[in-house]
Amino acid sequence: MHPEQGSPFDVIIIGAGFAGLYGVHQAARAGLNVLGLEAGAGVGGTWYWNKYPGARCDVESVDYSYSFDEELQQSWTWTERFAAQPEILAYIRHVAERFDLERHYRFGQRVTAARFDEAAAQWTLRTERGDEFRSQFVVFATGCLSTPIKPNIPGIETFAGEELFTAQWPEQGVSFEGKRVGVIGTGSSGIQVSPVIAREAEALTVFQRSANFSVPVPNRPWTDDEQSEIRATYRQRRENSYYAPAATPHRSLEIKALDLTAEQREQAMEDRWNGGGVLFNKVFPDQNSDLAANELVREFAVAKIRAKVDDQSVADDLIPYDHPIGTKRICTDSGYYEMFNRPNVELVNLRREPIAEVTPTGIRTAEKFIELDTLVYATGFDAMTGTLLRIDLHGANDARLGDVWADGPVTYLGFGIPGFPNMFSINSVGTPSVMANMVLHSEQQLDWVLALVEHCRANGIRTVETREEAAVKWTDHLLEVAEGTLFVKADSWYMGANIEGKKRVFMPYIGGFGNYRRYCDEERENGYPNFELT
Ligand code: N01
Repeated sequence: MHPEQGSPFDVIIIGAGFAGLYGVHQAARAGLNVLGLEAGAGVGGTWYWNKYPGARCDVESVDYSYSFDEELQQSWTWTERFAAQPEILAYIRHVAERFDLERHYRFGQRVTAARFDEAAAQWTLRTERGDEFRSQFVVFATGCLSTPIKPNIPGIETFAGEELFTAQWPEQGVSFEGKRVGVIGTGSSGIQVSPVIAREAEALTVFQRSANFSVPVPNRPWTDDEQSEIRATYRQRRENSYYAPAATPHRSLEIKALDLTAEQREQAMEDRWNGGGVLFNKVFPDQNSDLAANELVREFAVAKIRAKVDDQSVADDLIPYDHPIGTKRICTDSGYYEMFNRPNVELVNLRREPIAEVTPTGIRTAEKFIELDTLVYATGFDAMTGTLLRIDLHGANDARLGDVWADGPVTYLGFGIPGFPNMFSINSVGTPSVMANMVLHSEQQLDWVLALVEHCRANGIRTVETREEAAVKWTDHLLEVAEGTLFVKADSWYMGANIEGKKRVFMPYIGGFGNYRRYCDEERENGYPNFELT
């Protein structure tokens, strides 16, 4: 029996990624009796699991970092404009150590069940190990892309070679030397890992079902002058981000694409393309809502792909035709398209040549057999809802989240789910999260939730639950905003389209981080009118 099993905590925060760690820090600082539970063996969340070579963030390092502590942000030095996974994980570990956060955590504790006891106004959480923990409040900071999926391909379980998941990469790393490697999946993960494998392996076959757009990451070390400038203006940089559309200082141009001359448009796109990362998805204010504007951006990107790939029949296969550009997350790469000019790399277009079966020694497509020593799955996640729904989660009146969300997820501002008192979900459906800088987003989320927890405690409130009508209204609003964009035209994970049987609805709030934050501010300033406090 765990020593703490007997005594209920004020709050349990699940997850030791950017969000969970910050929450635990702030809860402890506020004097709450807080426990952190984490499935992994250490801190890091997304950056703990996704250790595949080539993993790199598409938001600039100086923005993709905590802002809550001036001394922390002044003392940490990011070496590169776009940080790679090892540096981000080192940063998270540094933060955990600096603020002594690990002492609040139990690692290797995957929560498998959670149940609310109305009489006691308490949650009981059960973990895979069979331990139980109780608390008044529970916060799920379990990540948006934390449940990887293995594709359902005939014979897949028979493969006798090495199997790897980008989202569960081995701690000790992997050598591809002399290996024949297959990568399934050409989203952000597949596009980042493949060029690294290509440089090492004897042969690489990329199995592509859907082509994606990718922008090269113009990565380089920060210069000393830039470092000094960033340090001197850090506060302002953050101020410019706190109410910005994507929680970074960058915004799209104010002039619509079609109101510019062809030369002005070309220059604007060239600048953003060279700026790298997610910037290319925000060149013009109308590129994600007006198909004509989107088409101009698309044509620009297509020309870039064609210029990089020697064999134009391969380029034809690499160009996406099935979605407006940006309506699936634009990927960030280091030499992805150029990789197909190498003699040891082959692209298999699964739309033309589907996989018939996986065998112990390779993959048989409709046209040929490819022998493989190693198979890498970069096949995505059950995004945004997958992790919560895999927990046996019961709220008031024994309502099960899986049943409550059978027709699609409903939340109020992402935080609250009607029927689930004293429970908060972070970076959830109904928040900008995956469309924004996740670190500042996480700070906003936890600040808001912990302010509400403190409000309850200061006022003797035992339970807090979002009102059903508020959640329905917010969910309708987020769908209405999404309907006004091109995002609903893509078979993306934002829409739940990558999971068989998953309700097809747009899950993030696409009205911008600043607007979302104002809604949250208003709710707090008005004394939480859309929550029942008892
Ligand atoms: O996952 P994905 P991801 N047979 O879902 C294919 C963030 N991220 O891990 O599109 C064959 O995008 C699937 O094909 P299709 C970022 O937000 C950020 O790459 O379903 N193929 C697709 O090509 C990103 O969007 C960074 O037809 C199959 C791929 O697998 C999100 O994480 C880096 C298949 C999955 O792509 C997810 O990215 C990494 C099958 N049966 C991740 N099943 C950066 O910051 C699936 N696929 C840069």
